[in-house]
Amino acid sequence: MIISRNTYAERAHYCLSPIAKNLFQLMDEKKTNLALSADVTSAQQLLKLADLLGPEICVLKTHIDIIEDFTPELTQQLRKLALKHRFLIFEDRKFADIGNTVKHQYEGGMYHIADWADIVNAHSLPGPGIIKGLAEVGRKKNRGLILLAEMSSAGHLINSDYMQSTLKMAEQFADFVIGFITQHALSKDPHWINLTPGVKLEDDQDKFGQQYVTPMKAIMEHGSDVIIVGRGIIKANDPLEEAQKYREKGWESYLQRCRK
Ligand code: 5BU
Repeated sequence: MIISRNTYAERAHYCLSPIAKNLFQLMDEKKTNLALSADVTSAQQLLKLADLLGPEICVLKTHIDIIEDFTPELTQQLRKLALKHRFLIFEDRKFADIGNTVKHQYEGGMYHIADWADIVNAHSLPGPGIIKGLAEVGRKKNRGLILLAEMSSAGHLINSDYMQSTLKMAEQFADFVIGFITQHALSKDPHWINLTPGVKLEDDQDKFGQQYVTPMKAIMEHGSDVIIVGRGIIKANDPLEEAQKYREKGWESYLQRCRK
């Protein structure tokens, strides 16, 4: 079990990536380790959620390709909200191809992801070329990359060798890779940020095998730094009130971890 007792502010000093430093600092100053997974399908719903919940979160995670009425105006508006409420935008794109292809997918196409997303993620499966391709676009824009080290879904094919190899790959690009999507912290190095999806106030599963852990368990037992919550908040009767509950649980768990 790898658990960091250091504060986010302390860990910011170790970051080689400016965006990782920025994220640790904003979590510390805003006192939130909650990321909202804003999995809605209309531009208006996404903007409404971002504006309403922006004050509670450190990261807004998007799946831009599920938006049915996408226009570039949407991403401009999201950037304005990110500035207004001080959160980072993470496009959960899960790149998974050779370097040359992901470079185009990141930079161009319909979405021009690199122009508005502070952070994106990628599978390590294709090998280091995927990071090189993304870094060619993202480094000059001061963007950050998260590698998928472990998934939350039941029956995934990732084992501990794969996780360790993902960590080794990340170590070669520590100025661009900021951390991991993972259920368990992978390394004692303080600069890696561990972001965990599959979080709900009660342990649970959905009908497709999504597996949930509580904020307390994710942070205190599994070494997570950022809890990513989607349906637990957006399907609630009062998403703002629910986001505040997750924020409190997440922050309290982090403070307890630092005190231990
Ligand atoms: P939920 O509604 O809190 O279950 O949403 C979780 C989000 O995190 C959703 O956008 C997924 O695509 C994303 N996710 C995940 O659930 N598990 C993973 O291992 C990874 C991403 Br990687």
